[in-house]
Amino acid sequence: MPTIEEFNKRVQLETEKYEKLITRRNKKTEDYNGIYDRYEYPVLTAAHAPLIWRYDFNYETNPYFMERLGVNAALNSGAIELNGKFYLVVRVEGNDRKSFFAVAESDNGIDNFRFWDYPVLLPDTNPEETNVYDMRLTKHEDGWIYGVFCSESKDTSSSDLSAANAQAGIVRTKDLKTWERLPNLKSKSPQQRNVVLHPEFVDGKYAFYTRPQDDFIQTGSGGGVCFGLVEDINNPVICTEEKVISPRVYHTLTEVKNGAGAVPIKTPKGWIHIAHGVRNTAAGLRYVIYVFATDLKDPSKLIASPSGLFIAPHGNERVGDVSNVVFTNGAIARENGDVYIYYASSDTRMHVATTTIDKLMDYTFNTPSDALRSVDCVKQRYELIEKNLKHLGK
Ligand code: M1P
Repeated sequence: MPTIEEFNKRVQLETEKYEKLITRRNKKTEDYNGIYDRYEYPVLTAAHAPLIWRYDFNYETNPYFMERLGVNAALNSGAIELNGKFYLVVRVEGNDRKSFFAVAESDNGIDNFRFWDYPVLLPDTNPEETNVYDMRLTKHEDGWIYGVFCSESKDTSSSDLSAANAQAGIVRTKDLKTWERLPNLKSKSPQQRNVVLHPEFVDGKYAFYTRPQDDFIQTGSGGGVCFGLVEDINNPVICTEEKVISPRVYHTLTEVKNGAGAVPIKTPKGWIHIAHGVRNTAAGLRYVIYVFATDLKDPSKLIASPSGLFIAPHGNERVGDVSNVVFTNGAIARENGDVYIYYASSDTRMHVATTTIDKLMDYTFNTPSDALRSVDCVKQRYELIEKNLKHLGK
């Protein structure tokens, strides 16, 4: 058995390693696309989870300084700026597969994210709820910060042990510390995931982006990202038809499914949505991030749909617990026009990509739409090449 001196040495070593990790400076990679910058290091990983969440620091009860409650991943995070600071409400997944939420804060949004001492203990209002994940944080014009997340429970109507039911849970807070739980969102769809609350009232009502699905995994008849209104947030029932605003389309990146991601960003030209699209491959599902825009006055109206993917997993991002996935549910658009897009790779760790409102608008409104057929896509490319050759005098 280790001596107390050896134990103390190990505690000191692990504490130093931890501090070194979370204070490491991040830097832009040399990747270039003119649209956004990527960063060398993830902003959060499982190793960023505080040691006091994982280890028992008492020699008497843990002489080997063993990890008692391990953390497996830090992923899909809601994001918000409050008083000039960057906050992520992170989906932390324990070694026990259960996810929970925890707040991490940083002064600059690209590194030095530090978790608060305690994770979020949600009001336990739904006894059947087994797992919670993927919170979207909306600073609503009613004065509250809402968190909309997936509330998952066992589907007891099925004999399949893995059958599950996904619903949209809703909480609200003023300070990310005290959380009030509201009833889960009700809609006509048997299952809902990737639900996002719009930050402004629409026709005096709360507006939600939904993703109706027939099954826990398969969207089935669900046609894509939808839009619906709720009259009373304390009794959140979608009272309008859920209108598809960003559809699933054959042989595009949304063919299998898609889902709203970050809370839409208000720009002078429209609401910019950063969402995810899923296609199937021989290697399994591939999740990428894409962009679309809706009308400022009528956010249920699609006004721009730049072609193709916006962020795909690169390099190490491609490998993790669920490989070949990038997923976003949080972005921060600052008053000065800077935009921080937080995305997880392969359901394992969190990254940031930075851009500006100007660049996002340029990308969204000047990228051609998907021409949907190879021959037409080649024609699109011909147009660009001809324009360039003419411009270059060749
Ligand atoms: O594993 C990839 C993602 O799968 C789900 O997204 P969707 O509902 O669109 O399939 C979510 O569970 C998400 O958490 C996860 O990252």
